[in-house]
Amino acid sequence: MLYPQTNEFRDKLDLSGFFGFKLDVDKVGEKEGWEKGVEEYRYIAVPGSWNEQFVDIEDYLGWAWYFKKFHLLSARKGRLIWVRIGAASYYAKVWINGEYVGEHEGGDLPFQFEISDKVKFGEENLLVIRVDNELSPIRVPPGAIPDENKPRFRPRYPDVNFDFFPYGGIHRPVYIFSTPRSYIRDITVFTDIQDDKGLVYIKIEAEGRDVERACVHLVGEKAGLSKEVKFQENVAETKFVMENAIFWCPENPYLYELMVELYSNELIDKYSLHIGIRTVKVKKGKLYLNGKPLFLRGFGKHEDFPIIGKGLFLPMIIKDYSLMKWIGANSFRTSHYPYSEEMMDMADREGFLVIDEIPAVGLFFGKGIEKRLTLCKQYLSELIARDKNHASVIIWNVANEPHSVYPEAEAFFKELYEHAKRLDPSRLVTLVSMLGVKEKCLKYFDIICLNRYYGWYTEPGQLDLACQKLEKELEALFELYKKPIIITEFGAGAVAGLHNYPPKMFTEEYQAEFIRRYCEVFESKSYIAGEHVWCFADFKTAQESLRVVLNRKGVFTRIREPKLAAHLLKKMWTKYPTEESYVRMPPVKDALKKGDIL
Ligand code: GCB
Repeated sequence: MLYPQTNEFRDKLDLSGFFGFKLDVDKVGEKEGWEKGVEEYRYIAVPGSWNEQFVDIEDYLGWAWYFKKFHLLSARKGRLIWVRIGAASYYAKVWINGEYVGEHEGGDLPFQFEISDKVKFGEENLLVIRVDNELSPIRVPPGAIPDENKPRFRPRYPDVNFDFFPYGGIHRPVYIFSTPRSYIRDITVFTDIQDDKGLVYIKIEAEGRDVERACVHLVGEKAGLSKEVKFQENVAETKFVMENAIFWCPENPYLYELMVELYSNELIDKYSLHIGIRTVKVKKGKLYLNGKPLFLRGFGKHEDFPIIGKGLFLPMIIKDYSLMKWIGANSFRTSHYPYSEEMMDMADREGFLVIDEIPAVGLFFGKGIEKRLTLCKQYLSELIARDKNHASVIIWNVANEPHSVYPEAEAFFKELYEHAKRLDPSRLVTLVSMLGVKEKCLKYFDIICLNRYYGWYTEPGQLDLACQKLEKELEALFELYKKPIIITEFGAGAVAGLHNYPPKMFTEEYQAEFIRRYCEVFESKSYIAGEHVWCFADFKTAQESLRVVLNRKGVFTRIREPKLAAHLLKKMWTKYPTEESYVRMPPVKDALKKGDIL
């Protein structure tokens, strides 16, 4: 799915700003014709979550309506007009000028509808979106799980089966955009490497009657290649061989520009992408980027900030990459849902490796399983369609910590793995597990991802015992599968400003010591391919007895102030020569004195 672009053939109108907003607690809006507009409403900012903008609806998770007027120039007549919503949590239904145009399930992926015959040119138009953020066991991620299926007793308010706040609202930009009637619908790029050559495979899909051929240009700083390809049934495929190619990697995130020009008799459309040439592979228990061993250092994160909630906040994207560079990270996971397209673009530019995750968190097996599988497949298709051309994305993740002890889990995850591989054979596919050696489904996946909290949820305060258990489990897991293991979560809560020596749970010292001890174990195992600390920053959760408003496992506070652990990580992760730093690091104990935190 292509992001709306502007050039001489395409334009877009960003509707971000204030929208009219009205709650529909009793679900009467459609019966009362709210799709034609309402007289009474309040204002809300888009993008942004409603829960953080209003004091009276912080925990409201029901239906709400959004209203926005916009103008279209008469000059747009004859072109295709589209509405595109970057993300609306959780379900959205859309009308233009009172006419229904479509609906979409899933709160973290973009959707668009063609509205050419519903808009008025040279006049005012009304866009209406009904957003429904109700929790339900048959939604993904699921909420309000029926008691008999609850994996453990952990009541939360709101009643979610995951550990972050279920924000409602339109969280990413809303665009009205236009394309020619015959246009480039999609571009898919795969890259490979042969010695010093970069191989770039390109598929172009077009729409419209008079599509004939495309001119494709691959342009770098020192080299450029061009080709003409003919369409057959609106699909054209080609391959470039770039001699002495510059390969994309964290130390040199070099991007080529790929320009596609669509022709009938004459030039009718254009689209350009930035692509990186790189490979990611697993061989004999190790992970490789461009044929070199790869070790991931970084975090699990969240899209969460005071006031804007889960809404797109561009300065935070810049700030987070800046802090991740400062600390010496080279990667992150989009826990526990796809992040914004803007965040993904910046990962390509800044050289961060990404484990890209669908919103399949808190999955359980039992009633409603077919619907949840259908949704997971839909999300995987939509995520891969959206992010397939990002050099930064190296792994697709099909779920976080499913409660997959039930026999039907095996077929469920086998199907998801095969679905992802069918859509994208070039990347690795994983499942982030909490069950470890007890997980039945890891055998299907290319690489193993494990979340561990010995010394926190179990063995509280006992880091020696925690590390012994960790080491024992890692050995057993590798013995079982002989696949590289990334630790996708490990961490301890720390209330910023709370100190104690010797380290005690919830102090900054304990969090730092916990991370240091875990990393020491990882660095001594050659099959460990990465360490992602949970979490980058403190984040808001549902209310429950285990959380003090926020989950405090961030090494930065919610407003991005470093805790002691951030300084420790910087010390550990920036010790190594930059060009070599994505190659496996020397053991942490060589870089650090024991007990030396700052
Ligand atoms: C986990 C989950 C994550 C939680 C974390 C915690 O295993 O994947 O969503 O926030 O533990 O802090 O409990």
